Amino acid sequence: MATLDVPSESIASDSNYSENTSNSSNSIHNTIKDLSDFKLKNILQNNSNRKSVYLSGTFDSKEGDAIVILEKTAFAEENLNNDSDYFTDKSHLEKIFQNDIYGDYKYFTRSKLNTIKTTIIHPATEKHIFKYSIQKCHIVDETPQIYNDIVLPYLTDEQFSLQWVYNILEHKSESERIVFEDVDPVNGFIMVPDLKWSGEIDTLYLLAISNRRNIKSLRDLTQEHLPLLKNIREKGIEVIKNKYGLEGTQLRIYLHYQPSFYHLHVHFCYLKHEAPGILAERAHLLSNVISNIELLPDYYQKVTLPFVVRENDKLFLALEQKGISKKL
Ligand code: M7G
Repeated sequence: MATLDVPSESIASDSNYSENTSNSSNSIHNTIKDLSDFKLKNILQNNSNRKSVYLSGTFDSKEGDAIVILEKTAFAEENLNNDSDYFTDKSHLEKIFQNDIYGDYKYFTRSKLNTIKTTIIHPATEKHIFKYSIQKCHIVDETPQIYNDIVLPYLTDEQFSLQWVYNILEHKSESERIVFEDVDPVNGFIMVPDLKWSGEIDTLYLLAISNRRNIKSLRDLTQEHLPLLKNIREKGIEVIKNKYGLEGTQLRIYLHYQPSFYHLHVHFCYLKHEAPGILAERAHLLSNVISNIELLPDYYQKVTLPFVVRENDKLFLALEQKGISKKL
């Protein structure tokens, strides 16, 4: 087993999204207006590259743990024009020092230009907390046998809730955010902005979610799914071109292995955006996937697929118990 330390946010993990908690009276999302009730317990991760922090804590008068993710957003080019508040006296500069022709300043701009993308998960399980904590990770070369004997049983037992996915497919949540829908039950899908996207074109990130509910991941894909995969690729590209003006050649279109959520979905990102989860050990380009299946219909049932597992994941323990780490 090869090991590496990475923020576990970028690797396969569970998320145990509780069934429809967003509709229950305990849900923070029904009432929250600010973070004054948030009581910080731990800084799980402070990612200076992504300018984001992952915090765990609780909310006064609400049961259960919470995770709050704060992320400074990218500049939106549409805000960079001579009429914008960047270039008026509504914002002010504080000089730090000047040396010859060089000056260093802090710039305090109007608060609307300083949006912090905020994701709140509540109630969060222990597994959510693991997901966003820095921890030791390992790469496992998953043979079909390891998948069938160890990973698949683990997934069946430990798979986290797909309620948020079904809410999208059934138009119960995010319906106003749907960018495109092909209602065909076999080859259709819904495209929505990904939770991680704060809306600037430079960081474009959309998700195509298959209407079919019986495809867990890359491992399940066969030639039977080629029409679905091609449909997602063709229509997804067309929609993004029409709505956001980006060509298909400017997009990174990929699946994760392992994914966090075992319902077939495809990530569409702007090529120049280094989104989390685009590294070699996790991202599989859709074109490659299609081509592999065209070459060999049961390619993904036969191939060894490396994936990253966190040391505190039950799956890692199961692999250790079967001696997988010693064999690798
Ligand atoms: P994944 O490959 O299963 O795992 O992708 P990852 O989360 O580790 O990348 C699932 C994708 O769904 C991710 O890009 C998430 O940001 C996104 N996502 C997760 N949730 C809970 C939601 C949600 O509620 N709404 C939307 N629109 N996207 C979500």
